[in-house]
Amino acid sequence: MINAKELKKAIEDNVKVLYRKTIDEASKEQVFYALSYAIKDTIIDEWINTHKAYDKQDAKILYYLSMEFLIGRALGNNIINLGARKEVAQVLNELGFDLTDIEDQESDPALGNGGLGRLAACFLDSLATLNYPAYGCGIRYHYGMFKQKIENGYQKEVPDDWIKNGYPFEIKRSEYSYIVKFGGNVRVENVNGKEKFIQENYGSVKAIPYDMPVLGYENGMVNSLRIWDAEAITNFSLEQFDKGDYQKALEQENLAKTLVEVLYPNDNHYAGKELRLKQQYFFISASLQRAIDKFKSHHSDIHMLPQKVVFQLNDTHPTVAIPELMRLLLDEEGLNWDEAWNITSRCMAYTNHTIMSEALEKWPIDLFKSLLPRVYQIVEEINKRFVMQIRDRYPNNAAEKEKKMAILYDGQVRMAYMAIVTGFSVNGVAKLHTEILKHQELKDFYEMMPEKFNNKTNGITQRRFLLHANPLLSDWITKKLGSDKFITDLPQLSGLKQYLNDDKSLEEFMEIKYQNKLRLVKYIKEHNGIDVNPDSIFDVQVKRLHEYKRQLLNILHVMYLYNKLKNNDGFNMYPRTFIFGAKAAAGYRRAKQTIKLINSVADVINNDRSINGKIKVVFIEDYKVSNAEIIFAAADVSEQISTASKEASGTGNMKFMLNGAPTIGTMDGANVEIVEEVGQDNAFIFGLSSDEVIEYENNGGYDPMVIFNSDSEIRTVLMQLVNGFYSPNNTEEFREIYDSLLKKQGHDRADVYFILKDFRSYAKAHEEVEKAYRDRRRWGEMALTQTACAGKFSSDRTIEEYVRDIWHLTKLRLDNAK
Ligand code: B1H
Repeated sequence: MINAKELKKAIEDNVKVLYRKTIDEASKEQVFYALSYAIKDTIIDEWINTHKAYDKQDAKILYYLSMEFLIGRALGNNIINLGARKEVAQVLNELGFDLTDIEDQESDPALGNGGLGRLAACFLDSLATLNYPAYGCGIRYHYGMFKQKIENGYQKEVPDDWIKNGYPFEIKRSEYSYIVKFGGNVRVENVNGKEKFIQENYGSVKAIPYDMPVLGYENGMVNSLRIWDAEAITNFSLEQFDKGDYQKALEQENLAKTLVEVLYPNDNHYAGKELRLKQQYFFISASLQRAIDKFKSHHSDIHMLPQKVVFQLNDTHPTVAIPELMRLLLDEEGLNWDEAWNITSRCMAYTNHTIMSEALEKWPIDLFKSLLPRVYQIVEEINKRFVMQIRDRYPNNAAEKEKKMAILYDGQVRMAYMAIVTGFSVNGVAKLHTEILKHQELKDFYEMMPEKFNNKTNGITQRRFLLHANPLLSDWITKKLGSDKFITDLPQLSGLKQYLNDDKSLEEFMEIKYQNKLRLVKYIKEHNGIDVNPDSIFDVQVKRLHEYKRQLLNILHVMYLYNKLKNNDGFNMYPRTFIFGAKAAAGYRRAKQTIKLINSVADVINNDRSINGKIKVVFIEDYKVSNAEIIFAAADVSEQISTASKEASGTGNMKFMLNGAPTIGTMDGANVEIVEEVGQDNAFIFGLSSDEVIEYENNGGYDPMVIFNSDSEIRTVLMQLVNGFYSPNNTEEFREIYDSLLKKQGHDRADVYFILKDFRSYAKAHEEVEKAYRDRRRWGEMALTQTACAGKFSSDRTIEEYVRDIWHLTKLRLDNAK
């Protein structure tokens, strides 16, 4: 518990020690550091205590292996989880500062792309809150996700130097460093009749872990996020120098420098770069070596590993953990193949996050083999044994099955297949997604090993996305329910249903939304310079920019509405603000063109006085965790409009729901389960179903020209892409987008995301949104229903399911727990 007097003194002392200043002279940034160090001080004993309890209780530990942890700012979240928000705010007030201002000083650690990385961060929060022993293991990228600037409507990427001024919440732990080896060759020696494999002529790098505390909510539990940095092995390079191998020494220096330099900014897309594979192996080898050493400090029998350790592979990116664990068990621990295989397959579980084919990791064998020669031998052996199994099981169509399932095929290492074949669990991230995995994408594997497949519908942490993001709503809920138990038991929110018929409560709920809209209006004014009408409907689509997420459908619909306003005197519409936020991968042309289109449309519409501000279009620059919190709280409508079957789950959809915004969306990912919770009448569903999409895809797609030729309003919108309406200086600016909708290119068909196909039903759903919004009471009911039904979507529920079905962890008891 925070003691106000002590905290105040600690902040003042820190300002002195760090900056030689008294508090009245300190800048906000200096107060941020002073406060952060003070908070870290209060955490540290619990952190030590937690890890003592791990040891004492010989707890089974989960290692959540992930290339991404999109943790966002730590200060505010840590204060929340310490249960000290009001006290800290008060102390800062007395010192002349505002807590939100101080929180704004923190850089937003963006060690992830989007949903997959943010899910990992939510999981860590829930694991700690639920008292489960766990480490997040990842990479300490020196540059996380780039910062986005919009210049002249175009995205510009700016490096995000998040550790420039030091990060107050991390601790460097050099004593747990490990060596990771790359390249060279493998020599086989015969030692006492046993083959021994020795990697030689390799390059190596030192992996140094940094730990960040992960606080449970008011329970005294502090887990660690362990992210690995790379350093050159300096004394080694001198030795190399003496041997005349100067080149090699330089290479090692270079490798260490580049290895963890930057996060690959591709969401749902496989980069296929050698450096990426190096990053993967680097953090995996270090994490596994550490996990085994930790295990061995308590146990002498390595066969016990599966009882004490479980590794969850966050998509295929960490899958090299499988052959690496085999290598450690075979070569370092001296086990035979069957023993090592038995242990490895009982320790490894795999989560699939996407069916997008461009995201499937397939490494060229040549690259894999030259970078990881010993590991590759093991992959070969795993494959060989699996292929034998296939031939055994399918004597009549073995060749066909091998083509579909072998790990090594066509000169490639298929990482997902290795994870499925080896691990004991394969899970999808929403019901629909898991069904598609079982019956479409991975159906051959499901047929062969059905017992491995299971679903774990994603969730989000209410500590960050309600308590921290929306204090007004949290306070109101606490008052209405007479308790704040929902903070650790989200289904309690269903108690709000009793207020659905109470006009006064609905008005209060709407008033909170209004206040949050004012907060966003202020943010938009400060960051974009655009005036937004808080009485308009805030219709929001924030997520990574990807064709399958169909931001294009949204903006085409805005163009369509604008045409109706301009052309049809009888057409009336409730004022709407269409809010977008999205980063595009730097090399993703079509995505970047879509950003330009949104901004060009915004330019024309926002400056047209004749429409009386009925439509505003806002593109919020640099969408990230910190501004996301402000955006979710302020949204009236949640746009979840992916082509059905493409979005594995979505988690933004849950954040909007929690904050009282109904969904306009397709029956895709977790939208399906959201509709299940709120009921059809409280959602605006449109478009093809996933079965229909898949059916079209299997039959060569559909013909968008039929729609183009028969629907004049759609045709007008499309023509405006190429007649300079939104790009007077360059009529060709949006030609590629136009072509993607109407012409075959690359694919054997056009409009592969069914934008024109779904357009009319999307427009219709929007009419329903407007109708519902105009009825204030109905809207209030609908909005409150979202929050009241959001209980299922807590990551606490997701984690309990992983624990029950996959991880089998035991809750840690903390002697000094509060
Ligand atoms: C998701 C990714 C992803 N799925 C490759 N796949 C990446 C794939 O850098 N890469 O190579 C990065 C990210 N991300 C998302 O995971 C899904 O699209 C969402 O639907 C889902 O909600 C989220 C969490 O499960």
